[in-house]
Amino acid sequence: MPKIDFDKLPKFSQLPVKPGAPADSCWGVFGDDDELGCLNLLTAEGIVEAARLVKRGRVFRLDTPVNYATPPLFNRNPARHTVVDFSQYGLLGFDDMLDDYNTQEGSQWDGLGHVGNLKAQAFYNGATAADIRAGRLSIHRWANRFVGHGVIIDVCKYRIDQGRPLDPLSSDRYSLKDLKDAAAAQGATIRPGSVLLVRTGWMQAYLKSSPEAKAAMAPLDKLKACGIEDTREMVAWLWDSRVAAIGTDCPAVEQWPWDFKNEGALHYRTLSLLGLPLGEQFVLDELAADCHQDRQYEFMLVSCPLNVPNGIASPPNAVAIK
Ligand code: UVW
Repeated sequence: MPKIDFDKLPKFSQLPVKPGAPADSCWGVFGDDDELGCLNLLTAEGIVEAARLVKRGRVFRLDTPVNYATPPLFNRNPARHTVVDFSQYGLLGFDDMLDDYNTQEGSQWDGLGHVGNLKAQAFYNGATAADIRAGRLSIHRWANRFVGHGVIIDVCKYRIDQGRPLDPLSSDRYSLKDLKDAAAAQGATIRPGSVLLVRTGWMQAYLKSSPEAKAAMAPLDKLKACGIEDTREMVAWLWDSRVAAIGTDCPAVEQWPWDFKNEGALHYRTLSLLGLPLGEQFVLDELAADCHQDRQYEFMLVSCPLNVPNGIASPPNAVAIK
């Protein structure tokens, strides 16, 4: 892992650094051929520091079980799970198969090839759709890189405590001020190279919904879900805070629906302009509850995305360790 001098990285206001790159893009900051984006901010030193946060040996799984959403959101396919019996070969044993597995059916990291910037008609660092098909920005490049300092902001609880609850099953948005105020109230520190987790309350509200309500909200054109605001100020704060990735318990990080024609949508600003991974449908309730109990909002985060060459996205296969 190359060393990163966080102080020498350009501020958001100094972007772009590469002639011809889109406004507010970091293209070229980590090299013209870079495929990791903000994951470059996860350093060997950061991993060693994060390991020092492990005090109690508590492990929190951050992924949903496969096929937790019935049906999956956004018209995605459920996986077909088949157990293969080996008794026909005289062996007492089994394999299993997951067919039609959409890597985004549940908790997921959106890889940098998931969504390209509409205006630039390009993905992170200028990759074209043909480049993505040929394997550029593949998720497997993250397979051994997604380890470091994690920090959680429970903005859902903060708003409830303030007497201003937000309905997670609506397209309402948490503001940047909400996030900053919630972090300050918790005493949570975002360090350079942090993986930031934000609990919006969507997952809890979804899990409490009836099977009929889940079926009704699943289609892409029916879902309404909360998220964080999709402004320039939000991404400036994430970049200037040197956040390596942001994961949330809601379906799109930003509110759903977001307008695909809106150049200012967070998917465009983050994935394609800043190379900042987006995590969606994460399981954060138990972790957040534990953090409120011991008042420790920082932890070691270990995520092992699927080692799939030419992959677009992945379940995080993530744990937070305290
Ligand atoms: C889309 O935005 C279509 O998908 P996701 O929210 O899973 O990134």
